[in-house]
Amino acid sequence: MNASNPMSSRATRLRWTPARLALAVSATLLACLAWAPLVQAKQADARLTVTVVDAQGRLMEHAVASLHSDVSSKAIPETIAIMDQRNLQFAPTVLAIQAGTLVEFPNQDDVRHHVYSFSHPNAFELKLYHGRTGNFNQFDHPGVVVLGCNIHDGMLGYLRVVDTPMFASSDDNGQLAIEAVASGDYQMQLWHPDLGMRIMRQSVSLVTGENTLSVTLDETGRAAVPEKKPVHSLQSLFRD
Ligand SMILES: [Cu+2]
Repeated sequence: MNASNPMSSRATRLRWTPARLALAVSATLLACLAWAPLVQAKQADARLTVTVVDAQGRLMEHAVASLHSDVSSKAIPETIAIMDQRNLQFAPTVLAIQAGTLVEFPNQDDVRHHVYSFSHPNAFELKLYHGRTGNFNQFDHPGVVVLGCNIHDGMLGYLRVVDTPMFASSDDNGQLAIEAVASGDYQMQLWHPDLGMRIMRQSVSLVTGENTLSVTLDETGRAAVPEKKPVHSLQSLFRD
């Protein structure tokens, strides 16, 4: 009577011997390996291209777009970016970085610069120097960092710090592309120097493949400028 019960006889046949166990584990590992590329492909199946124009329809360079999900993320440790000073200008004018990035500010000019920012909470100051100091400043807080030089009023630069790895800056055709992101819903943040410290936000839904978007900068006042100069260092000018 027991032998005629199909459930009990199957249970008897499926006894786990070491060989069977090894086979099952191998098969599971193989299945995981086979799936891995598919899972990765799924994670980076979308691309976003944004064209940035101002209220007059002009193509805008130096805009930074970033995609944000519920999870914020910092740059992997030791991520480095460079903000040069060349011909009495910051180069690039706008540098977009992920929070946690270490930034070096090499001065390629023959004169000394005194780089500073009062943009809370990313304020910092690099007193008179030229060449490379070997020092890095870490920017941990998302936001806009307005850069000035205590000596040269015409020097104006920006760091745009974002807490996401998905960001890009627009070129002189007003174009930017955020590559290799997962399709889905995001909040897009867009910033440009003409917005001052303000950041535009909008929801975007990315589909697999190419996504294109056109963004018009809000009508604004004037570009953000450094709030003030470090006064004590002006005095040091006369000593050096
Ligand atoms: Cu300077």
